[in-house]
Amino acid sequence: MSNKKLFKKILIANRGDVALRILRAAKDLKIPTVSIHSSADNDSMHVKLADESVCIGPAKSSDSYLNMQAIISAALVTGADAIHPGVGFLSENADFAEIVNAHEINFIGPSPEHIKTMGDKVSAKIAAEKAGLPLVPGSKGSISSLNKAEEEALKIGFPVIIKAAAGGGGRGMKVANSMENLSEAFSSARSEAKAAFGDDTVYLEKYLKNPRHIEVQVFADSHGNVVHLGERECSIQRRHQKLLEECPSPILSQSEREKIGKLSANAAKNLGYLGLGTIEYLYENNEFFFIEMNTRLQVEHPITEMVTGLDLVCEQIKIASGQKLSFKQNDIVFNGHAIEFRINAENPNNFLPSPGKIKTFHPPGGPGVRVDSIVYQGYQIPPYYDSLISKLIVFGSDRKNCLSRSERALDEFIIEPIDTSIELHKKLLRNKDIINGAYSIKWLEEIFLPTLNKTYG
Ligand code: MV4
Repeated sequence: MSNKKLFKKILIANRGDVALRILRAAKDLKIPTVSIHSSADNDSMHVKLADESVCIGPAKSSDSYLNMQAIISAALVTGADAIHPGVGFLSENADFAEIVNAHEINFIGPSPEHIKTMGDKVSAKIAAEKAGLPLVPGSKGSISSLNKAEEEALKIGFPVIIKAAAGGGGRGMKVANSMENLSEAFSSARSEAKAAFGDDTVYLEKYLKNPRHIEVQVFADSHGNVVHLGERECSIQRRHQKLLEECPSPILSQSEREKIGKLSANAAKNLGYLGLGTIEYLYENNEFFFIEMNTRLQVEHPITEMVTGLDLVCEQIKIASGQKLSFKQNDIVFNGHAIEFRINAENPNNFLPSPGKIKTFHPPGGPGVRVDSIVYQGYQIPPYYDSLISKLIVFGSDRKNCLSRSERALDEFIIEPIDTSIELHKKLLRNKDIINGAYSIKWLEEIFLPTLNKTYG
């Protein structure tokens, strides 16, 4: 047992369902909470459930949820000794982590150095390779001229992909199928990167045509203990927005699972990493290739919680306060199957946000069903933020049982009168490729959505 004291008060520098998730963990640990919010979120659940709340600015995120000075001031005024950054917003901003630490407030996350290294995709790949992870074949470091790009492309063969070092999440990526379009891909990737990130550094990789996206959850404490918590299958996505995730991946064998888990935990150890992290891979032809590492809690963490029975956010808070991991690798038992369905307030055809006032909210229940939601009857969804309003997480003894319970849960779920992704999820569950787990990162956009209205009308 570790005798390190937990924090006195945690400020949650976020909104939405993740803010609720952190509030709930803090309550379970008996730690008082402070919510921050914009003036558009006066009536939001994360404000209602916190012990204290501070309005830190107007609706616009850059003036509120991204306003570092205002957030630090709120922490100082309320006497919070720790800040949890949540997901998105400032969660992977190394400067923010540094400023928080400089005010002698604990940043619940890894060191600013690790955030910085992983934020730059070129330095992330160099660090990952040193830590023992397999990379997608490609340039060592960044590519500064077309000549160099041509040289690399000849070495590894077409197709190749040019990616922004400051990118991630799919922005600033261009594929070249042959030498003829490499020049165009190189210059457009660079100018897109410059426009989006103010940095035109790019690198080159072999383009994998039909991979799956599989990520491994890792956890490290400040006493040298490192574990992995298995993988999550995240291939079902549209325009880099995940729609559903499952745990475990339906296609990995037990030996592949153990191998990539061990490799990932070992890499976190070699990196000297601290806290919760996610190592992202592309998986094709039975091979894993590191692409990025996320240095924060992830939206899809609940499916890992369902199959491990662990509370990742409580553990994250304990580790940030200096405690030891409360479990060793051998204590972690993977049980059953879990799927997370992201319920967005959006039009099912054009995926445009559909904010509005909720008249009816009836969440599902019963065995294996968890709902993390910001919705309540009468809630007015503000139009300024992410359209994710609820997460339905379903657990089953195995994948078949999980799919069956998922259908039952989605059928019970009523959110009116706005459009949501509930109907889309119901259609997905009736699809044979989903039932068989036979999909890649291309499947939703190239196979499922184009035939959606023909098949399900
Ligand atoms: C790739 C790739 C194919 N080959 N890299 C997209 C976002 C960023 N995280 C990495 N991404 C990709 N990198 C190589 N060498 C295909 C993608 C990709 C993708 C990756 C994960 C999840 C969804 C995706 C959707 C389209 C493209």
